[in-house]
Amino acid sequence: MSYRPDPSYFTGSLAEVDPAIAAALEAETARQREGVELIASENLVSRATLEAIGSPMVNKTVEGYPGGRYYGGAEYADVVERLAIERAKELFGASYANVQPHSGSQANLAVFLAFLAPGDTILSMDLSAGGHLSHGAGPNISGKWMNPVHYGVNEDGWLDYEDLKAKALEHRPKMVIAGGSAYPRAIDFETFRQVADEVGAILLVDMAHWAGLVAVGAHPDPLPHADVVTATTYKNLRGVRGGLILSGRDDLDRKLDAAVFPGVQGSVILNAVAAKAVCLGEALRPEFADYAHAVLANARVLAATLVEREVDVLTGGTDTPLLLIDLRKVRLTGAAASDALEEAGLTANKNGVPDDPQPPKITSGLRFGTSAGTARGFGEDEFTAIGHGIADVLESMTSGDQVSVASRIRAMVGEMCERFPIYTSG
Ligand code: DSN
Repeated sequence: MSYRPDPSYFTGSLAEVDPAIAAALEAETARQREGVELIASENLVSRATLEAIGSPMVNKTVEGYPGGRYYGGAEYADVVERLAIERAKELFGASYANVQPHSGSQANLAVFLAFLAPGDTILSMDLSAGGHLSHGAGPNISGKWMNPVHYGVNEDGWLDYEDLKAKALEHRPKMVIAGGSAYPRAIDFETFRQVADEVGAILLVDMAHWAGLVAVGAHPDPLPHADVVTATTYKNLRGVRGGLILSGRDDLDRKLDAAVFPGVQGSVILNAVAAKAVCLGEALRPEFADYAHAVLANARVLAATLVEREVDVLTGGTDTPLLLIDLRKVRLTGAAASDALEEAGLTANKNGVPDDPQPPKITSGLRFGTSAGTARGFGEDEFTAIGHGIADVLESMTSGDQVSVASRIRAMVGEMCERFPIYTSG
């Protein structure tokens, strides 16, 4: 039986071939154009990055690393992956980089495989204090297969270094993890190093939420202190979904490479690696330093505006692109507040706060981030207006004029987004 592809297979547009999916994608682009994105783990990639991830590189299968693949035809795959590795090393001053992890969680899993055995003790920030699922939370493989012990935050929301030290001495973990997903303050990596050394532990820093700031010196650099650093490329590095593993040590290359492949992953998602290379290249340009410094300045303005409006901002501010608010005093839940903000064109995520009485799908907090808004050009004026918009919506939830407030803020959001357009076709 012979087969000839329909000519449209290589030429037909998505709208012609699959109108239902095309319509959903177009609607999502419009949603992003017309709303203010405050989810701390989101950003807006460049047109060049979109081109890279949508290229026929998606067709190529390789396993292994540049120069040592298990499949033929890898010449250009090697060019792309080598560039991504070199750019990551240059951007962070690292001696080792692995650009293959499909996500931050996969990057962390590979680091566990490299250094730990099932049942080993890991010491990390409690999920409810701002830690991450992949750092030993109960439902995650890291919580099921390791013996997780957690440090927390004090009553003002700041990382409790005394708790860290006490837990390390009591449990003598094989690995200590710094970093998380909702902790807004800079972490003292030197103290973490001392604690890890005191008990002979590996120090892993997960810098997913502030990697872009580290790249430009707007945040303390974990590389000189950590054995291994993991990151994601889609937050303030302003790139596609995916993970990175970095190290300043020159004796871990083989161990870490083997832990990613064949340890926890098979073939490489090469179009994602190409897109990571593009975002890392963009991050090496001077324009990116301006962007990353603005992300931090905007986060501080947003936090200060909310504090001025008497919103309970954990720790009273931020040293990172994210901030967390506690809604317990105003008797609101994160779920209800996030829905109300969405009605007003402001997208954020509900988030647990320390000692949260609510379950994870409800929560008592909201997390905000400034990476995506800054990418479209919002500055301190816009984030001040956004802060007042958030405060107005929250107040309206207890004072009864929620519909008219949502409609006023939605109009303000629409006007702001029109002034800072994204993905225009021209
Ligand atoms: N770790 C999740 C977050 O912080 O939103 C996804 O990146």
